[in-house]
Amino acid sequence: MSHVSYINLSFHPDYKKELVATFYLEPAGKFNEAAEAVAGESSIGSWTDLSTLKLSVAKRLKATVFYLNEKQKIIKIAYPLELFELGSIPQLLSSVGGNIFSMKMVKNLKLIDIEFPEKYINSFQGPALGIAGIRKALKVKDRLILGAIIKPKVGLNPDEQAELSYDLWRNGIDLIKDDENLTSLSFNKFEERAKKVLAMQKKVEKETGKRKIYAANITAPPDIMLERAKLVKSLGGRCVMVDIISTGLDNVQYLRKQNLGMIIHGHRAGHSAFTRNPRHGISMLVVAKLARLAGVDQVHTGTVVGKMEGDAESVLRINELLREDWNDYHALRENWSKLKPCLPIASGGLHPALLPKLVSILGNNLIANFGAGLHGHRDGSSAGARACSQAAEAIAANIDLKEYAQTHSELKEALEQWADVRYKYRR
Ligand code: CAP
Ligand code: MG
Repeated sequence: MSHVSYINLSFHPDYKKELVATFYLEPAGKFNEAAEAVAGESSIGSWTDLSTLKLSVAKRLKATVFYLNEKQKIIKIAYPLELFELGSIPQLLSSVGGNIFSMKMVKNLKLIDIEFPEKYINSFQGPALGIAGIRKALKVKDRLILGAIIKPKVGLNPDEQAELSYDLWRNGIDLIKDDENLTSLSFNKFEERAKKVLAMQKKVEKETGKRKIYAANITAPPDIMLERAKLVKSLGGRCVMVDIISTGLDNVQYLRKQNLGMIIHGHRAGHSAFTRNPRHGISMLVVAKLARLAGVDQVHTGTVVGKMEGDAESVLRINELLREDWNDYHALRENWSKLKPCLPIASGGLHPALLPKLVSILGNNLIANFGAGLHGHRDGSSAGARACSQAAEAIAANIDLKEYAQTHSELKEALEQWADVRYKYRR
């Protein structure tokens, strides 16, 4: 019976041939023993030596803990690429995101980051259109893209939603999206909604000469999801939205493989069930990388200033390179081997007054989505859309919002209405 050891601190991983995972680890007992158990359980080992494991196989396939920092509770593990099935996110997660979270030897464990070899990255298609494709679809070169979420989340019928969409698009919104829980409900069936909203999209485009996007929420079991995507395509739609956590990343990948030529909008509802606890689970950075591999063109990553959890460092780290000492920065907007860049979406509690800070932190190569901070405007949704557009115009012209509001009444109203709200959101 051969004993396999998984720790080797003089090991230097070959980033071309090995996948490297960084974990935060709180052991139940000894740090080294827990680290060894994590490496074993996520590669070829178990709780005792195995008569079936040949030493030659173990040498080739075992994972190696090559970095241990007990004080910071960080470990890095290199996994030979042979351990992974190319192009399969479920198989990856069953390994580095699997049994290890359940082990008694581990008190808390968080998968913080994964660095992938090029061969692994390129076994996925990644975004079909990417940032350049989204901007081309909208004919918007480099400004902030303004998105609106239909609110209430559910409750409008297809006619009401189509009318509302028309008003929002007419008042400066580029992209309109269904909310995460609006799929096909008795009072708002997918097919009828898609037909009516996309007819309005065509009408507005004709009237304004501007391109618009409707992110139709096709989230469903995969066969139905695909039917809905094909319907959107046949109606001239440019984009479909998928709840990537609830529907699963392999279903996103399946959709991407159909090569329908439409933007895939990734909504991440539910991610915090495993990303939010800083000591246990899987980070949003990892989720964002996997979503990009699977093929989303744009994905929610947080606002920093809005209603959802997520500080500047973590959101920036997902969106792009922030610091030179981060050796892996291939999250969304940077080049990542052959995969196209992916556009971050800032959403959740945004209203016009928060826009300058949002742009100063995250830049303008992103989509800013407004829901209640638009439909909650005391003069209604059209006024709310104008207020959001005016805020974006002011930022683009480098004019202070308050000054711009002197000559733009909808913005003025919005600034007054939500003057105090942002403080409620402060951490
Ligand atoms: C925002 C939103 C989005 C969240 C998702 C909502 O609405 O429609 O789903 O932004 O969060 O339902 O809360 P409001 P994240 O603008 O009315 O807040 O982008 O962090 O995944
Ligand atoms: Mg929502």
